[in-house]
Amino acid sequence: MNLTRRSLLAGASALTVLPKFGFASENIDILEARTGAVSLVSDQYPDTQIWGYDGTVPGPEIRVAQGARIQRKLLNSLDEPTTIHWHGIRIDNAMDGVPGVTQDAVQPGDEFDYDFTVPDAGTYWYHSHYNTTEQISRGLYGALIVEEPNAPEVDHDITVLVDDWRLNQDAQIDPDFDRSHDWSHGGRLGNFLKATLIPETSEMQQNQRVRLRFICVATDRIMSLAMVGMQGVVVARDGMPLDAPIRLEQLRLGPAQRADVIVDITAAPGEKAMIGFVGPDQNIVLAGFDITGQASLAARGTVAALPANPVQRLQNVEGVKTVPLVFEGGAMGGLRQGTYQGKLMMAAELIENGQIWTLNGTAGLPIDPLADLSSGETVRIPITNNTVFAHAMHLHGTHFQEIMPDGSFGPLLDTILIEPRETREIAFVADNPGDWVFHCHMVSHVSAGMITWIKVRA
Ligand SMILES: [Cu+2]
Repeated sequence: MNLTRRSLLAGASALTVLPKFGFASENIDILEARTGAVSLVSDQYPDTQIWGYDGTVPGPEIRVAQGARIQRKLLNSLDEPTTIHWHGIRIDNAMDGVPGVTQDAVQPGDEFDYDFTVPDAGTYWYHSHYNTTEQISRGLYGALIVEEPNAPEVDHDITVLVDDWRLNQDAQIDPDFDRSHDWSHGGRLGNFLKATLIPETSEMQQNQRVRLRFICVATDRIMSLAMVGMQGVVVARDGMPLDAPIRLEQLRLGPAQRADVIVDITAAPGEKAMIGFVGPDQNIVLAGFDITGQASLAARGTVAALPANPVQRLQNVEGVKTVPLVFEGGAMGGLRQGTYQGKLMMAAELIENGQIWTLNGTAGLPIDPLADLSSGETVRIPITNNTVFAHAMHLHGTHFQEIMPDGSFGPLLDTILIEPRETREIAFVADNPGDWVFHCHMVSHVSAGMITWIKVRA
């Protein structure tokens, strides 16, 4: 049959009578938030009951080319509402997944269509943004990898999600998610550290070149990581390539932070290469690789910088809008009062409401934004941590840079770890319109007050 305008029209109308579900399943993958059981610890322990995307933890790795469109239908099969935040993606505000700010929470049995493109290559992740202390602690997260068009040549490209679980003797998740001692201190710290490698890898060869994409998915724990039997460089932080790779020493990743490293295996056949957690009291092997042979010693040369992403970077920060941000509260923080839901409260009343930390004197999401910016405006945010705990501040929708003490600009980040009593300054060009939350990613702290927001006008 010849193709005519008439037959094309008939074809188009035939398409519209296809059942909606059949059409969706061909084109849009479903991510189902639901309960599941996984072998988390070892065969010696019972399976752990988790909440995960498609019932697994981590959820399925999403891996696409730079510039691709991602469509996922979130199906909520949990008994409580949920949403998905696509962490680190310069995304349309409506797809950012923050309940009460960019969308309504997805109720049990309901669904929500996420549909966005990924402008930047790099290592990102997705996770729940509702009742986050509990939902992230129970396993609602996964990796989101955006590949460069010309990725550096490596023998293994491995995503390493590092988590910190609080388990009981039967390997079940401790259900006490709102212990005020956790909230007022360093958060819900676990007793079982686990690295999940995608793809699962247990063998390597000497001289092989390996890309490791570390993602700290822990609820609250800062991860200090060391590599043994491998040598290399850090090539990206929070998804964004560094201008020049820096020599890999120990990595210190706050919750939600990522680092891409490219290493050459130096361990000899018969030895092991390892990824370890460096703790104050003990070191823990998170992953070990048997070295089964020797790859040919082809000269690969030094690792080059990854191609830059098309991101607006800081140019001039002299005389731009400056909005200070001050953290107060927590144990030993001396918080006497703060505003919560528009009402001034004394410390005891704040604590009664589960609010232990304040940003500029306000606990919880304030009515007015921290900054109200016009499109293209540059803003500086000097941050003062008047608490005795570290905080990992995460800005949605755009990356920022640190203004270093010498006036230079640091690497692009979406999450910055601010140490106790420390003062740091960040700045960014506000080129992504919308209402963007800015919060501590120690999720026990955000549940207990550490969240504000920034408005960027179109
Ligand atoms: Cu915090």
